[in-house]
Amino acid sequence: MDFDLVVKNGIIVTASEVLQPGLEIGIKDGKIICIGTALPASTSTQVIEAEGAYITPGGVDSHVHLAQKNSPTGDGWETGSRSAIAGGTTTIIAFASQPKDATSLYPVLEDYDKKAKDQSYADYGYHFILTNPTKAILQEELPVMAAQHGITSVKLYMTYEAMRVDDRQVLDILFACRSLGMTTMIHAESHDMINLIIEGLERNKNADPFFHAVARPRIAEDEASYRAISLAELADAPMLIVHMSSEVAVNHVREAQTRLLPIHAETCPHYLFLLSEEIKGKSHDHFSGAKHVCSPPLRHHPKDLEGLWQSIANGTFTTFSSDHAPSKYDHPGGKRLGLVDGIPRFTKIPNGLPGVETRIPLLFGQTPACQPPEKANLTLSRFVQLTATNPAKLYGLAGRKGSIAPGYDADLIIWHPKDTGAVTISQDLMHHDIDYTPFEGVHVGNWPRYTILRGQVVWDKSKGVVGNMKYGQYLKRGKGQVLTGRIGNLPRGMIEDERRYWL
Ligand code: DUC
Ligand code: ZN
Ligand code: ZN
Repeated sequence: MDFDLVVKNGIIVTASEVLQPGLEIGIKDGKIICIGTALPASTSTQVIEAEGAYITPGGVDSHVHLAQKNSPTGDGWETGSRSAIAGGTTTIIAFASQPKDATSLYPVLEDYDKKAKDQSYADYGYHFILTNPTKAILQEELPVMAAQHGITSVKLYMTYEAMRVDDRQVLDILFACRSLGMTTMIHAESHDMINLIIEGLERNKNADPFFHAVARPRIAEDEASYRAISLAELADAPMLIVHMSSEVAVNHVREAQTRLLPIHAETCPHYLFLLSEEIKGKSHDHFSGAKHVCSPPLRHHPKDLEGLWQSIANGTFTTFSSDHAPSKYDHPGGKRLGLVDGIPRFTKIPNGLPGVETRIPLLFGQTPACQPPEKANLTLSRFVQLTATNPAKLYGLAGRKGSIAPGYDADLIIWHPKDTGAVTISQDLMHHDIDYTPFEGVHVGNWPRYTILRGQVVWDKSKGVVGNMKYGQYLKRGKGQVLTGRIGNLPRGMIEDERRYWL
């Protein structure tokens, strides 16, 4: 076999193994053909010598906002996907967001497709954000979207007037998705708790960016997460709660998982590395805290971080995504919307942070590849599960993305050999179209030396981005796998077959 590319001598890491050093990966036509030793290389074979380097699967970032209308100063596909590959992410699943007044998903898909086509450095797919789940959408359109377009997941919001669905609508969606084998993602925060607190903050003229965190306390996430789990339990449907930031809410998930409910959890870099202190801003400019305004907000105490790190290690979290949802800071249509006539109004600050580029290096930096074993927060295999294998399986890309094995797309990250790739994150190094990074000054023990997408080097740290924006392919996804628990549970307290009286 004449390979196009052979990667030699690295240490391959999968979701279950750290393989012995010295193995070779043979790649042809964008696919991994074999893993072996002494693979033949002809004159046309490119060889990458990776001695002493870890090799992990290209990252799958399953929570990215690009080219969304409600974020006009955020990243589009060109800049967002460029930023992704520079940080080791080769697959992005972004959102196609239904406007509240839209009664069909077809124009929504067409609109988002136009923005992404030939503009992505990374392979990509979409989840629909459903804001107006009409009968026609649930019964007629979703089946077509799944079967013909490979869109097999939806996201719902329990808060935000312009986006939220009520509990009855959540149930209708869960039942529809269950019957189609689709995955439901949910933003769980209590709308009414938040609104009540905002009213009080406004009455008391507390309007600095920091009050965004006060307006959305942990208990709002805890209550809504428990409610979301209960709705999923009634519907006997799989669910993933996105961007979890509260230990108590995550404990609700863990308790559900121990009862074998198919409840998955996602967290994001900002909830593991940053605290609400950041939203206080600089002493000379409190408004600069707007750079760190996101929802759920950054939490107050180091103990909050500890609980989340435990759930990274103990398996409760299924995925670790960026929630890249940025707005420019120094822009009248970006974060500065929260300065009204020069006076801060936290409710007007667009929510969200950039992070698609820094997600993978931040987490890799917490593995034994970069930390003494007693300080490492997770194993290398757990890193691979969270950043690549699990999101690929959960969102219907199993067998193609998220692992290093024969038959898979040759999507790889080759890390610098030990101790040679350390980086201090700074805005100057970023490839997004945003004017700051919330992780400025954070030290990471390594950075991708190469990112490889379907056998092509697309990021070479010594040269920069070497891929091109027409290379990314649209991914028609299959049905997602249930990665924790199972379908077919009886809600606590119900008698056998009780649902059949009303289903
Ligand atoms: N939800 C997200 O998923 N991203 C940014 C802000 C939000 O509320
Ligand atoms: Zn959200
Ligand atoms: Zn998001």
